[in-house]
Amino acid sequence: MKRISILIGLAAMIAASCNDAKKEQKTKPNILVIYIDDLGYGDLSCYGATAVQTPHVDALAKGGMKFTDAHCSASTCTPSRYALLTGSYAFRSKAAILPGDAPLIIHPGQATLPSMLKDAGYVTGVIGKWHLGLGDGKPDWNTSIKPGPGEIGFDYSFLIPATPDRVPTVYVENSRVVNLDLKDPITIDYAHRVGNDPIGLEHPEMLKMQADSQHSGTIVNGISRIGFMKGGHQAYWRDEDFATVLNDQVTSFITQNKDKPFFLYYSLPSIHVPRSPNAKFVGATDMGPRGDDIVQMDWMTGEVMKTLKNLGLEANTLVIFSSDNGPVLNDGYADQAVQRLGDHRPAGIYKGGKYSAYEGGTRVPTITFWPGEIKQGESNALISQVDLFASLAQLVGQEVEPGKTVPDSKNVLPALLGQSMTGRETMVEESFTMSLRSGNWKYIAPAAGKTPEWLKNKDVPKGLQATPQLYNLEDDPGETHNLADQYPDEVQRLSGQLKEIMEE
Ligand code: NG6
Ligand code: CA
Repeated sequence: MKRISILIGLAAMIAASCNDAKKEQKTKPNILVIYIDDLGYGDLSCYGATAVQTPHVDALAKGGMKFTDAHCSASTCTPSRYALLTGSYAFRSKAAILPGDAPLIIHPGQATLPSMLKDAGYVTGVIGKWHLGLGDGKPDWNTSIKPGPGEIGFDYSFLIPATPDRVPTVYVENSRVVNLDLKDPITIDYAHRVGNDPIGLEHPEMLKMQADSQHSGTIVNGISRIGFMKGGHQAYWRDEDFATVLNDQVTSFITQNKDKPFFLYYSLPSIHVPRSPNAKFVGATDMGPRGDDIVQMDWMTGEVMKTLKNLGLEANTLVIFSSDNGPVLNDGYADQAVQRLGDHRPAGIYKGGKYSAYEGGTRVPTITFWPGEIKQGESNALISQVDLFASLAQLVGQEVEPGKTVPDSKNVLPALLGQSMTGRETMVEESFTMSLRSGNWKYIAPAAGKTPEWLKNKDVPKGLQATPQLYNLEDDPGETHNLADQYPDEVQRLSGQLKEIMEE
């Protein structure tokens, strides 16, 4: 009798601990952020594109929540990434597009999304484009480059240090350049030419794509880059291999950590310039490299989802798919993006794109996918990527000091999970000026400075104007009728609110 009751007791204990483990798993889902570079609101077939098909991303939208008013926090890369990882708007630290040899702009000790998740028991990784600086001065690429992701909460990192169009054109894994031959050390300079390698300015005949003068520095893999680089030849990446090299890293990170809760920030270099898709995607669309790169990005996303599925992790992984800024066509290389665009509208019905203050600058495709937890649907909740911090903290049960460690991040978890259609009331959009969304009102502050020279002949409207702009997005999503003169009170209210946020 005694023996039986001991056995029953044991069985109950085992069942309870299994339940606990299940609960633990439930409250600690894996979190995968798939972050695309320069992908516009209209660039996916699930967002209305017809000139390019994106079946793998569409499958996420079909099985998850597709957002129609979700935003990166800025219309350029570094500021958006800064906000995503810190829960703080970039203007607070004056984060702007960085050169490839800039120091790390997130300070060790600062609250970050990965460190918060690490505190919650997650293994954390970043694979792909970084562009938040490395080191604390000019980095020495030939030693261990610190601080970097490892010092701000990431257990593992495999990076494209800045952008694909900037030197150094090498991968950095856990603070060291991959495949570096120390007999051929790396020197980087953004102001002066270093070394004797050919540069685009002098050797256009060596180039796969012609480039503007800013992109005419050192030639690597037949592509001239921003900046000058000496040495490191053995470590050079091949742009056409990004898809497989990075996806392989993702597969091994997920496989290695399949039994722990993990957070992976997968930051794809697609579809940023120089668009150089793998041969198997060349010609996949009629739009040239920009369209083909969208197809490659879709394939990469599909492969990652396959990995999750094969490992049985799909039901316990929250996937968040989005982009770091709106679309751009001509961004420095002659890749036919403008000429072969046809009827495709990279920002959909929205005006502007990358660099711009208009909606096309920050309103980006955003999908959350978590089978069994997120219902299929569409949401017009207003959300910003700066909100991921507070929202994911809520998901994993971590405390966030309100208004302190993450000043700008709002908990919009119910919206992200599709349980509520309400997101934020107001939201800042950063570009070369500042804008404020308040419901359907959009206020664009008069631009303090002038359009920078290199942006002047770009094909996107910048939204830079010396006088205030006010749009009602409900009737005028394309921001064509400036209502500032008609509604001076609204202009005053919104400019006052923006000032308050900025001075907080
Ligand atoms: C700009 C580059 C552009 C791109 C951008 C960063 C010039 C003329 N243009 O300065 O090509 O690299 O920086 O893009 O240099 S982002 O997506 O990382 O913000
Ligand atoms: Ca970008």
